[in-house]
Amino acid sequence: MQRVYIGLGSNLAQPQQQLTAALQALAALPGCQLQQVSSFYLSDPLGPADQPHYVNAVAALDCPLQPLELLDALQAIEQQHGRVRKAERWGPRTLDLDILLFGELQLDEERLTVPHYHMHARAFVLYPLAEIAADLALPDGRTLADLLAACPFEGLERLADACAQPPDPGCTG
Ligand code: A4P
Ligand code: MG
Repeated sequence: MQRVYIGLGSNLAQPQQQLTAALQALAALPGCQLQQVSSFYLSDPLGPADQPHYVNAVAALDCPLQPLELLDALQAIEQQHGRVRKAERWGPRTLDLDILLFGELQLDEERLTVPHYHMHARAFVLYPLAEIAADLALPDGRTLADLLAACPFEGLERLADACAQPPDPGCTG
């Protein structure tokens, strides 16, 4: 079993509902246990500015899968939620599931880079992560506290956490 942190993001088709449904799908992965979920955050888009704001969150999952098995499973969930991969980098999407950290693993392969290559500089990853794992350090020794100190809380708004606890059928996003 590995402790895995997953970044969730959506900026199309009821983003909060997308995240809530994705959390249910993560909890249902074979052998996996969803341990913690951050609040949901509204965030300014990184990349092309002519796209809606994102809703982001981070989840902690205890997972017996191998890294590429987990990536396959996450991509299957993205597809089930209507994700269409387009050529435009960082364009709008119904659901994006990124493996931020996979235990202490450091991996740089064609399909998978862990830790996620840009997590250290993204407020919409670091602040939700800090809510559920404040004492965390990356495999290279950098602490989350140090990363946060270098990453201002900008372009980010914590939403009421009613939607963060799966599942809440009354939550309309
Ligand atoms: N891949 C490699 N490493 C990983 C990993 N650790 N986790 C590969 C997941 N996938 C990983 O991803 C492209 C390929 O990355 C996958 O096929 C996988 O083999 P993708 O989801 O198809 O494309 P993408 O997400 O558009 O590309 P990329 O570069 O991963 O973008 P990011 O980093 O996911 O950023 N703004 C806000 N406010 N909030 C957001 O969540 N997200 C993005 C996408 C842009 N702007 C955003 C947000
Ligand atoms: Mg991605």
